[in-house]
Amino acid sequence: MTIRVGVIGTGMIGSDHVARLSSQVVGSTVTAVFDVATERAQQVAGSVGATAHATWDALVAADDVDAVLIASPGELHPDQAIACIAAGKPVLCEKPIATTTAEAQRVLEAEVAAGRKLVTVGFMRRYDVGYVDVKHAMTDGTIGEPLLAHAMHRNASVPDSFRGEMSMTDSVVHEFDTFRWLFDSEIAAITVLPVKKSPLGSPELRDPQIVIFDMAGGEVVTVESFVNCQYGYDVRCEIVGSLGTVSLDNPRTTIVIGGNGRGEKVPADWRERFGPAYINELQAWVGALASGQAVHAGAATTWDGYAATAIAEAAVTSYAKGARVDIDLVEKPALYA
Ligand code: NAD
Ligand code: ISE
Repeated sequence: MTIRVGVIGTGMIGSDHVARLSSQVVGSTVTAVFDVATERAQQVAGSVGATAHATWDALVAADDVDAVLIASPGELHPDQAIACIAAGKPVLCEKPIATTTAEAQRVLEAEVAAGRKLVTVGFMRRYDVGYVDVKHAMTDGTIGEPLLAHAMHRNASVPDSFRGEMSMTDSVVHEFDTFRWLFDSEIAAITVLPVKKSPLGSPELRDPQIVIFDMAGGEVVTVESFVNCQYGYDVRCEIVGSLGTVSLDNPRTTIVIGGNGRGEKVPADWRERFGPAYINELQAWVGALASGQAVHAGAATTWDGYAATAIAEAAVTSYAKGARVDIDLVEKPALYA
């Protein structure tokens, strides 16, 4: 069975996903695309023999679309995901599920009202072999009882459209999901500490920042967020346990020796670093759809997307108030038990 996917948003990651679903993932084809940038949408559609629709509603309703992938800007995700739920179509929604807690809650309520899980959120680190190894080491006893973690999330640069709060809602939102998933626990409180501002990057960008998560089980996580570090993409973490540690380096093992130096290449961006993880994520989604499962075990659900957005919003509040902020989630609906 071939899953026919419609892709909303053919920007950077949307067009990459179209290429992956068309030629790298087994069991899927892209039959429809939509983007307000119509020329780009037509070009992407033409490259894979898909239809470029005039509106995203038409794409969601199309008979030759079995499932939808949303890769538009984050603030559009709630309306688009809710339309997919209303149409009864499974959807892989790129992160974040929404940019505000209220909007994320709207998606949660729509899915709960529909009575079945249809939405998978694109937190691709859950499919990265490095993070999967970290999770194994945390659960198989190798490092004893996990106690605390340190993490780093650096981007070389971000576009001018990247506003200050997006460090939390768009970038560190990955760590919110990653550490909830790694520790299998909610985040109870969040503190954002301002750091001396880099002279580079847009004037309104507060960058870098240190974010501290108090996990519900008492573990503490510190994350450095630096979206404007200039030298490349650098995502790392170390978990400290009662018997040992497990760490995930920036995984490029090619060593270049020459010019009196010995060096290791730093990935340019998330496309390079997480390329294989995106394929694994899409393959898991498509494989599950083919077996009649809209949301597979281990995938980030609407609940996970809601929690990550609520934590991001609390982080923005913490920064503004200069104080630790408790995370107050709604009661978890039985659908996500
Ligand atoms: P982008 O700006 O390159 O692409 C967004 C596209 O959406 C653009 O082509 C834009 O024209 C289009 N768009 C604007 N309004 C639209 C509408 N009403 N309907 C449909 N499309 C519309 O951005 P991007 O980097 O590709 O990011 C897209 C989404 O993917 C964001 O939510 C981002 O956070 C997420 N993302 C996730 C990862 C990841 O690692 N999982 C990486 C990058 C981006
Ligand atoms: C981008 O949208 C992503 O999701 C990347 O994975 C992340 O590292 C980057 O900071 C975001 O802007």
